[in-house]
Amino acid sequence: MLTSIDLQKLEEGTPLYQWQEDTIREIFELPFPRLIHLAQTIASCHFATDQVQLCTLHSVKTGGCKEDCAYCPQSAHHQTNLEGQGFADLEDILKAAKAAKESGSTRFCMGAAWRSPPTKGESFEKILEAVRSVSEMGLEVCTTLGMLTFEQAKALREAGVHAYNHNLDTSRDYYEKIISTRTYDERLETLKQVRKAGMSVCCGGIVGMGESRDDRIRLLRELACLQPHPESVPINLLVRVAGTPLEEEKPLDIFELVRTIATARILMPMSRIRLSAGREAMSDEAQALCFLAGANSLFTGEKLLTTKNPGFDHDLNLLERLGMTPTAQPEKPMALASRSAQEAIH
Ligand code: SAM
Ligand code: DTB
Ligand code: SF4
Repeated sequence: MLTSIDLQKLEEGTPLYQWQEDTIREIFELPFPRLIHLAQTIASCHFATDQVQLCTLHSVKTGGCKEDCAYCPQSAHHQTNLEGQGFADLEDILKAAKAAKESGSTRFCMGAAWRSPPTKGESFEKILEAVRSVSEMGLEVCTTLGMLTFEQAKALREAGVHAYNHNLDTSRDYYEKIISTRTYDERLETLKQVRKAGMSVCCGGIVGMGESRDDRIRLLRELACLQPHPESVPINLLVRVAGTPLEEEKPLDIFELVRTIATARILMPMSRIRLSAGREAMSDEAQALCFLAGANSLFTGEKLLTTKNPGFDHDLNLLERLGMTPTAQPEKPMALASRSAQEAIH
């Protein structure tokens, strides 16, 4: 179990990087009220818990991806009803970024359905141009473009990319049941290049793909043993898309998602934990529970990359009903230790 020294460190903002699976399981399986109380207490040491970071996604190259990720509507290996699209026009990207900013988003994340960005051709140059223009608008820029070489990572950083999203998605063991065209180690290698180039890391996973609780615990261990921790941790609930191999997957008990978020908050106290895909299928009450569990970031806007998402109006209304507000930019973690994490667990 967590020792009182560990708890003190988490509370003070000294992240821990050596996590045993058993310790994580003990946290994950705490009685629900104690788990939520602990997560909330740790969250309140580092963040204003009434504030949520709003991020908006935009797909800059849609569909036709060479990878065979079983969850993904954009894989060319699956027959989904998706209309593919080549590299988006700069003008459309900027229009979307402007709308996102006007609706309170502070981060704009551009995603492409690539195994890795092309080394030849104009597309990579176009991405760099879009990054420069979006950063000039005063938005924090994130990209998610697949595997990167160090040179690509450096070019993105120099153009103004703040964060790079590259998920581990699930446990190492379950990964090969979901994706056969790349390995876990390749994912970790890109994360290294992203760090080396000086970008912040956005790395998380998906729950509800038929994995076991142990797989969820092992994913959390992989993330929490990264040193430093990813600055953002997106937790996606599978969006079951017709035509993908996971379309008939049984819906996950929502409390497993909440437990995953709460455990992520405790293990990575200073990271933004993002309640990501899957909100369209969740009630407002379930989303409120995710905030109580320590989620403090959302993808907002009508669409994620290709699937539906609650729109800005819905989200702003939900936050208002909860007495919460979007973060203003730029924002930093706050030291607001009002209660002791040790009190919460004992
Ligand atoms: N192609 C790049 C890659 O895979 O890293 C970037 C885009 S990819 C769509 C980004 C992430 O979206 C995936 O790692 C996965 O976590 C998430 N994702 C994709 N399809 C999803 C789905 N149906 N439900 C939930 N999350 C999904
Ligand atoms: C992440 O973890 N979730 C986002 C973002 N990073 C790129 C993507 C979710 C995609 C959901 C399926 C879709 O809309 O295509
Ligand atoms: Fe391609 Fe990314 Fe979708 Fe996998 S998750 S199929 S790499 S777009």
